[in-house]
This record gives sequence, C-alpha cells and structure tokens, in this order.
Amino acid sequence: MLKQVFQNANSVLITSHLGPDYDAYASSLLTYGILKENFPHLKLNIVLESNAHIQNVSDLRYFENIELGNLPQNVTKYNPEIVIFLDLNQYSGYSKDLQQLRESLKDKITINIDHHLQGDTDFTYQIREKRYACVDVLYQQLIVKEGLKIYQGYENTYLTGLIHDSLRFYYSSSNVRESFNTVADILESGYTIRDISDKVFGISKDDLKIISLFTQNIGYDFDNRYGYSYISDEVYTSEVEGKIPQGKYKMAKRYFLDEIFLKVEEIDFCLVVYPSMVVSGEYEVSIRSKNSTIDCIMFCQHFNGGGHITGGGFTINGNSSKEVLDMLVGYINLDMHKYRING
Ligand SMILES: [Mn+2]
Repeated sequence: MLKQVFQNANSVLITSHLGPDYDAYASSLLTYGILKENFPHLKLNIVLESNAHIQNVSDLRYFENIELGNLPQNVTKYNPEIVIFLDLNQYSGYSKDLQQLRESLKDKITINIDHHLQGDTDFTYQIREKRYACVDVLYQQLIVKEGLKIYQGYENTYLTGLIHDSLRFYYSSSNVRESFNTVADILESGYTIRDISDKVFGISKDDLKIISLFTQNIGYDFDNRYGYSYISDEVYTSEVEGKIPQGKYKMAKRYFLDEIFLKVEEIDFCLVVYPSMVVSGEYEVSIRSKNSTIDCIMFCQHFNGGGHITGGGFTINGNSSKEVLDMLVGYINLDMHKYRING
C-alpha cells in the first residue's frame, strides 16, 4: 500500500517528535535509509524541531542528513508531497507551532507510523501497531509486509530504537517473535546487544555525581519495607547548582531510583527528595515501587502529583529537603497501609 504511495511521489519529509529519544532518531534514519534504497528518485529530508542527546546517535548511518529547525517552516520551504510522522500519534507533539504545522500540511499526504495505538485520526495514513518500538513497526510494515529491501548498515539503527524503547526487552509486548526474528538476523551477522546497550543506557560523570549525593543520605525503614534519601540544600548549592544541567539532574535522579535504589532486595518502594532546579524554595519528590506493592499514583495524588502505578512524583513547598523528607517519613509511618496493593 505505502509502496504505491512512495512510487507516485517525488519528495518526502521525515520528522519525529519534540524531545527526540533514541527511537525517534532511529526511526527517522531507518525510514530515510529504506526510502533511499528502494525509491532512489525520491527527494528526502529529515527535519526535527528539537535535538536532545543528538550527539549520542552521530555514528548511525545517514545521521548527517538530520536537519534541525522549525517544522512548519521547513514543510513550507521543502514543499514535499508526503510528510511522515514517526514515533508519536498526535500532531501536537511534533512542533511548538501546532496551528502553523496544520496550516503547512493542508495539501500534503501525511503518514503516521507509531507503536502506540489511538491518537489523532486525521493523518492520510495511520500505521500503528503495539510493538516495542517505532523502528520495529517500520521494519515489519515496510520490509516484511511490503517486501522492500533493507539497506546496508541498518543494524545499529534498528537495535538502538528497539533496545532503548524495550529497555532491553524488560517488559512484554505484542508480536515479540517477529521482533526477535529481526534481532536474530542482526545478531547472526555479528552485532551484539551489549554494544548498543552500553551506549544507550550509559551514564555520564554528572549522573554519577548525583547518584553519589543520593547514596550518601540513604535511610531505611525495614518494618515498612522502604528506603529514602535526599539531597540537602547545602550540598545542592555547593555541588549541583550551576554545575549540572537541569536535564541531567532529572535523568540522574531517575537512574538512581530505577536502576539502583529500587533494586535493593529488602525494600518494596523508595523515595527521594531534592531541591527543585526550577523554583527555589520548592522540593521535588519522586517515588518508585516494585510490581504490585505500593500504588504510587494514589500516594502522589495525595500530594497533588501523579504518575504510574510503579512510579510518580510531586512538587512540594518547604524549608529544607530534610524537613520535607521527615514529614513524608512521618506520613508513611501512619498511612502507608492505604497505598498497599493486596493489603
Ligand atoms: Mn518509541
């Protein structure tokens, strides 16, 4: 179906969502490579509106073709017949200028390829399957179903999207056997999960710094089966503020909670308090729980926050991190049974 659409066109613009993650970059490059290989007559452009962590994907094939810029302006400038939207199911996540974007797309064929179902229904073509990653949907749809040729050097690109979004196959998904067939082909030709994984899930010295600050202040309540930590205001001022970028601060906190603290055997959940980098005098609280132990959504809602059942957060006012933490520990000791799943 899409084969005909591409055959009959002259130009395609490829894009992915704001704050692109590894799957967003990988999907864009995979689409570019497949179209270039199979439809050499097509004029191709990749335009992304923002560029978080872009240096981490610079060794993927066709990387040099990624262009950064305002999406609607570039749609108008390149005037392609087709615009492909990858890795997100609604227009609003692709540009800060939603109205201009819609305006620029008026006479265009739009194709949405994503691994999340639902979303906006006014793309000309919507190709959505519940899979680990958008690269996975692309491979299945274009290579397996439509019979297009894959290009040389696609392997790292495919693995980067897949390994990242599946968290190394950490959770279940639909049609995993099909995904694993593609992975098996790639592993047989000499690639390893390890190489991609080390890069995609690697940490920086700033991450390690934040992790060490949290590690110094860990406390436990083994009766209630949880752990807690905080970054004090003094340490924040001397070691973090102005030295570590906001994005890193958040990412490192997330890494510490998910990859280290929550993995402690003796606990069911953990939480941290740390000074906000956005509003001084405010504190951020993040909580994580193991499967079927604590309902983090309910807990966070009590403090006007939100999240998922196994992880969430909220912002709170206070005089210091330590004071906020002490208040939370007091609250947990009294009321945590309310948030226990299965009593
Ligand atoms: Mn994705």
